[in-house]
Amino acid sequence: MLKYLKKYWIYCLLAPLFMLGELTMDLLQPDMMATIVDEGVLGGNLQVILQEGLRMMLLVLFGGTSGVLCGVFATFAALRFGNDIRKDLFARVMDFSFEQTDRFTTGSLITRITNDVTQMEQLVMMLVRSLVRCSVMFVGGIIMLYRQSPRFALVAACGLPFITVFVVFFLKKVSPLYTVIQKKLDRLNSIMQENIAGARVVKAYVKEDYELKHFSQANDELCDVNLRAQTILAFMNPCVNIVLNLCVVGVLYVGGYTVSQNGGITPGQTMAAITYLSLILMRIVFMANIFQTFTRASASWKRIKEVLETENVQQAGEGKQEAGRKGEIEFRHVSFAFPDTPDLPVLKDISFRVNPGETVAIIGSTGSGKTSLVQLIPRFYDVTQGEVLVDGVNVWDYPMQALRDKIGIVQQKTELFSRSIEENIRWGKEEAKESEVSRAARIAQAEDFILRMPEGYEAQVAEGGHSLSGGQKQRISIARAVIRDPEILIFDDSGSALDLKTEAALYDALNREFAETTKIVVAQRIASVRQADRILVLDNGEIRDSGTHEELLEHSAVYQEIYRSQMKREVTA
Ligand code: DCP
Ligand code: MG
Repeated sequence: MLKYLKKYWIYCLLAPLFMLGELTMDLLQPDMMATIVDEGVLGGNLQVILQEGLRMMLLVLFGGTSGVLCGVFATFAALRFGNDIRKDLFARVMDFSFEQTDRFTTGSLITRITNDVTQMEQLVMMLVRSLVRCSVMFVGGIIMLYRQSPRFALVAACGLPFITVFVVFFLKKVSPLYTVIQKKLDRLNSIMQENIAGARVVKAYVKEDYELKHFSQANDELCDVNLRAQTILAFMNPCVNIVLNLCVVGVLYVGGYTVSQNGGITPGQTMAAITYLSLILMRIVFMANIFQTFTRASASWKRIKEVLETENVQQAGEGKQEAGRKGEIEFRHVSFAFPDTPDLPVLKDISFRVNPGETVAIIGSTGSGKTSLVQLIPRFYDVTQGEVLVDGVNVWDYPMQALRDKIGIVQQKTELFSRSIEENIRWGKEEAKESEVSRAARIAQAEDFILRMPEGYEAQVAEGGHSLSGGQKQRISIARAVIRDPEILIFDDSGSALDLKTEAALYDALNREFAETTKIVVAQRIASVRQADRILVLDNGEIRDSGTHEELLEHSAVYQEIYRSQMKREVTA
């Protein structure tokens, strides 16, 4: 945490310095008031009232200005500090591997970047403002009280232990609740995030009430814990007030008694003593507040640190001399299980080789492991056993960027950004010329529909791509991949939302324009794979058969089965 604060040390220093100015005002004012009362009002000296009054005005002006400056510097330090942490957190999250994002969950990561950082900002604000203010006020108050009369200080000394005991007692009860509150907030945010992002599904299933109940339950739980904490704290103030009032009575008694005995204490001093006394004793309550902020912030810091200290588990290589030809892919006895389910192998002993320029299709039923298989090539996940080689080099030996630059992948779940269509396509290659953008769109069979839109390439894509049809989204993400002109193109079920004619046109264009490029096409429809040079039939994580469409029709039982079921569907349809 200090690392982040160090940059703003000057503000962290200036804020408390100016705070001292404000404090001087708070501490001297009651003393001046005492002089006005004793010498001016009771002594009937107008001169003193005017003089002291003027001094007090100047002091207030000075104190006020200092207060404003202190606030400005403290806010600056806190907000800049938070800003830096948020930036680092975001960068770290962007660097996470798929597995790490899965493990933290999106909801929790968002809470950490927003709510937890806010808690830290409050801590900094408090450290440079309230902590200094509180301690100086406490010590200064005692000195000033002692200056009025040591007897008053004695009264304060009697009250102090009681207040401290009360405050510590209540804090002990409240502190553990803060950890609970944070967890409940996490859950509430997760539910919210899921429901707002998935609002369309919720509506489609008319599950608004159901989800509202779900949300309300989490919301109520959060509210309950918060209420419990606040109720406990509500008891604290009256208890503190009782002690405080008893002390005031004590001061009045000591003051009154001494005044009547002409013992050197004046009414003005007694008045000032009461102000100082509440000043001191209330500091204990403020300290309690500081302590609460501290507890909350330390829970937040732990969560922030967890993210900041999570290194990407995937160690990238230094880069080796490439041994194979460009666009060559080889799987050698690859087995794979997702990190959270290590006992459930998704791919088992997969071996195959794709030659440069070859088009290899992967077909298989849903859940057979097609997506998992292609995700191993750009190292979205790492193999559990065996090796994946690109251009004759193990993917582990490439620097991450070098590896991913070779590959254009269109993922099964299309993700577009809420920017213009052009920007979305150019995303694949920032420096692409306009002609390259339109070429990519043409190959992806997207140009027609883009030009039909009133704003063409400038049309804005809504969040989550909701302003486009499924097939349109797919085609824009295909354009985004092909614009990179990579060595290897991977399409994960990318034609699934296209009609057969458009899909055929897409493959024709790809074969024409990217004849040299290695292509891996994942699909569920026979029609999508029959043109491929070779088809791999994946079944339950294993390669059952491989060959051309004709060969497979002849000897692959699984392929024949898929073929028959799809033919039957087409005939009955
Ligand atoms: N799986 C998992 N954890 C993930 C993703 C998948 O445990 N993060 C499991 C679910 C499946 C298996 O892995 O049982 C294979 O999933 P794939 O996504 O690789 O399956 P396919 O791509 O073949 O299926 P589909 O045709 O539906 O896309
Ligand atoms: Mg899939």
